Amino acid sequence: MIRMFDTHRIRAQQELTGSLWNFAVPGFPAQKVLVPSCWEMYPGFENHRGTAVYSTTFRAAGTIRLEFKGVSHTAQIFVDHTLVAEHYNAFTPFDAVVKDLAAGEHLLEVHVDNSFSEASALHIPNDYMTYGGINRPVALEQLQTAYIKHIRFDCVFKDGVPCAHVRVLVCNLTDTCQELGISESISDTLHFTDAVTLQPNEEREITAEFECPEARAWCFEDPALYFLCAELTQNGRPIDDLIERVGFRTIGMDGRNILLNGRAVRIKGLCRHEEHPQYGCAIPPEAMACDLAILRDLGANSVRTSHYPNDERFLDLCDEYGLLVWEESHARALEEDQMKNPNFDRQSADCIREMIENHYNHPSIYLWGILNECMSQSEFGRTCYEKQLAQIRSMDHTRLCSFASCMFFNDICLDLPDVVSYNIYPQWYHDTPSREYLDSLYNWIQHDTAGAGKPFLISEVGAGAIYGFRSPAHVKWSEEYQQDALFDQLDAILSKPECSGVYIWQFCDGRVCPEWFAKRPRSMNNKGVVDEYRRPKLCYSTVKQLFTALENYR
Ligand code: ADA
Repeated sequence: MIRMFDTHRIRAQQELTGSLWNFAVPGFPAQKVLVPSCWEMYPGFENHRGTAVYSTTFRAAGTIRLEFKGVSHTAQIFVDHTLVAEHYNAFTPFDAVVKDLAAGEHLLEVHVDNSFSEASALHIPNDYMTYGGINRPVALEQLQTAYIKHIRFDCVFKDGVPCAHVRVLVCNLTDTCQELGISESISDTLHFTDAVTLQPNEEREITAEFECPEARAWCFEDPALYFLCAELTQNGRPIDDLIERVGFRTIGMDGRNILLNGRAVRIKGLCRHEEHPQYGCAIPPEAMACDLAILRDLGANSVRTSHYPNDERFLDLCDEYGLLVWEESHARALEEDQMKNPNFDRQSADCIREMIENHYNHPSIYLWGILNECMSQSEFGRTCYEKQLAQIRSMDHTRLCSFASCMFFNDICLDLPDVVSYNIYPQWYHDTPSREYLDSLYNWIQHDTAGAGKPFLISEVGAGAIYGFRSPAHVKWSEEYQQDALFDQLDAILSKPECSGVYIWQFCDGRVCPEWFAKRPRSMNNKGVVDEYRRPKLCYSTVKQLFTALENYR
């Protein structure tokens, strides 16, 4: 399954899964694996950090498009031994359009590398696992003379009437002029038609705006979704289409408040890694849906995709469940020398661009995050934050932007984001009482920084516990200690009217890179509210009690 709904009725699309791929690693016997998957889940490859070659065959003719939703972490794509695409970063999609294929069977090879080196500025030994493999779906599409490359949907309310502002990018795939028809409909109601003539190999964005008076606003209680379909015809014959699923809602801020459809929301969220003991980061949608059901059961209304763009099927499910998403570009706790890696700027910019280009239409995403706990206390680091937030704002002015800082008393970038966000761990990494620590942080921000007066989020708070370790003495790493700490932390945060909300660190226990954090018990980050098998710890009932006692709105 590529998305949680069909994105085409006219364009022929198939997922290249279901049959086993050849999987070859130098020095290992040849294997066959299913895609998507992580190679660490296959016997003998549990600790493989290096390269592998996947191969399969497909039948096609003419012009095709191959889309890779996620390959970890560096990929080279070959069709019939010709290089057609290269990509860095496990967490963003990429594609290749291949023309002039002879009718018949073709060889697809995917060279994958998950090793750590200077060539990789963002995938580094870290407090989460960088897996290896084709971790997300692969799609094969048949194209004709022209195709729809993307749709960008924005919702605008005019005198209270919901309107759709739609940008459709159409591409001429031939060396000759093409006369095309374009039509746009929402939930099978035709709203726009036009004729367009494209010059050879021309790409053009067609803009349309139309009222949708019957549309209901997307919100927590009623996450109404609508299918937006763009269709291309040639000589009256349908030749291509693209279907997006959209929601009519607005995001904004007013002083300290984050607004959904003009109403001040209280964020009750958890941070979630794409982590599973049986699937690694290649989590099937069935398991994603269970995670979201747990989030809903906890009374959460938001999830933070710490620390990278997520699988689009998870975002589709967030759209359906009515959860707000803080989606984050890929970075965690990079030091200055790491941010000075010669590949850092380009790899960061690519990740931000691909994240926004591919996830733009999800109503659940309300905020784009960057550079979690990176160098926001140095002048050099500031230049990186400035550059990345400027890039986000140039691509999307309809959402908020932020970064999760841990530089208490030293952050020099709080003038830059829309929302000031902090990761804090009172009663875990230090013994300061939560309410005292939160008040001193908030007062410092208001009195000594340019973050004063902005919405203020706690983007991480939590404590560790080993599932099943119980202690009447409530010692650290016991479930009792974690339950006590989370109660104090959440009670302090949720009872502070100046605070717009919180993200608990973290949803479930997850693997960390063995190369990185030897002092992580089990070589895992054990701060989950549930363990890696989604078994609730004692703190589950505490989180549920505190979250469900509060409204979604302030
Ligand atoms: C940081 C970081 C998280 C995680 C957390 C922890 O806040 O952003 O990724 O490492 O610390 O568990 O200490």
